Amino acid sequence: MYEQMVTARHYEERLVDEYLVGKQPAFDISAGPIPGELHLAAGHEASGAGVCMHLRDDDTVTAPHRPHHIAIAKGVDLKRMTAEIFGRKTGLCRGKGGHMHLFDPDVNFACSGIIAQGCPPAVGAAMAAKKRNTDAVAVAFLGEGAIDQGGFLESLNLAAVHDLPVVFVVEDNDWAISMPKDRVTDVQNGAQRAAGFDLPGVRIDSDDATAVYEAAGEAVMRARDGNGPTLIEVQVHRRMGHFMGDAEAYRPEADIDRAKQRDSIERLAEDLRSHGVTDDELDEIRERAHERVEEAISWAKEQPEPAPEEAYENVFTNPPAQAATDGGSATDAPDDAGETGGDN
Ligand SMILES: Cc1ncc(C[n+]2csc(CCOP(=O)(O)OP(=O)(O)O)c2C)c(N)n1
Ligand SMILES: [Mg+2]
Repeated sequence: MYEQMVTARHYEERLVDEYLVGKQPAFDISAGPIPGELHLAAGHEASGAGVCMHLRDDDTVTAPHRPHHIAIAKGVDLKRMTAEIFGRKTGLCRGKGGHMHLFDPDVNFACSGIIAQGCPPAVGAAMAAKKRNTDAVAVAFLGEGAIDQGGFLESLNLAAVHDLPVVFVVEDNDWAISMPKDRVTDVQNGAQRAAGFDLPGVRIDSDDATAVYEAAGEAVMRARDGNGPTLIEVQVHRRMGHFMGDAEAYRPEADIDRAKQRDSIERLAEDLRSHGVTDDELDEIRERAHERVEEAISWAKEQPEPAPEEAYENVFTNPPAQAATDGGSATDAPDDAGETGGDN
């Protein structure tokens, strides 16, 4: 768990460096080697690591727009994930998804920028596992800002009524962009919502990776044993802005300071030391994690960019008439591209 967590933290620290290249002095979100939004999960690591330690490659995970710590803990290929974030051709989605739309069928991982979107597909994966008589499970991660979404509540119901092997993990970082949790719900303990579906609900009040590991272990075992779904809410912390470039003018300084003081990684390191793990051993883990991250980033930066005409490959759209007649993806275009293209 410690290794997954330090990998995720270091990975994001390095992404910050790479992301800022070319974007300053006036912040230009479209410039630099990582164009577009970047939502970092520093402060969320305990939830990804504590849950995914119990998962196998054939288990499914869906994650939200803040996915890196979960993807890393699920075993998503770090090189191809990084190439995706850099928009490269060898990325997981050929550079078309970016950091919010990572998809790795080798380990059954997907994420989406649409909040709570991952809940129905996780229920679908769990239903498939059940129908195939396997003991695979599915886990849907979402933020506390997404728990009033219909997709989440309907998923809880469907999972409960069919006793599906799925675990819902709410990462409560107290904020949904600039909206504090207490302004959108009177239910401060999100795990209580499970009772409305007659499901077990557990809230972990601190981002203690060991506590997450224990709660998730029970939930995953319950799912694998055919005893149905569980809802877990984990208190995590958003150490950074909602996305890179967020000045956080809405957020009290004290709240930012509090988030930075509680470091789940340092906390786990202390636990490990108290159980006899030496500083040298922890250093070794950190070094290994850092090397892996550097290797993934260097590899990704050397990868080719996709050719412009590849924009119309592997997507559910036809090329505009112009692109079809100019060549480019014309050979891949459906016969009626000229008639239907242009306003897709
Ligand atoms: C269906 C939908 N509505 C609105 C948005 C815009 N949006 C992006 S992130 C976000 C807040 C998410 O907060 P939370 O779920 O708590 O996750 P966090 O960012 O705190 O990790 C919103 C409203 C969206 N992506 N999808
Ligand atoms: Mg949140």
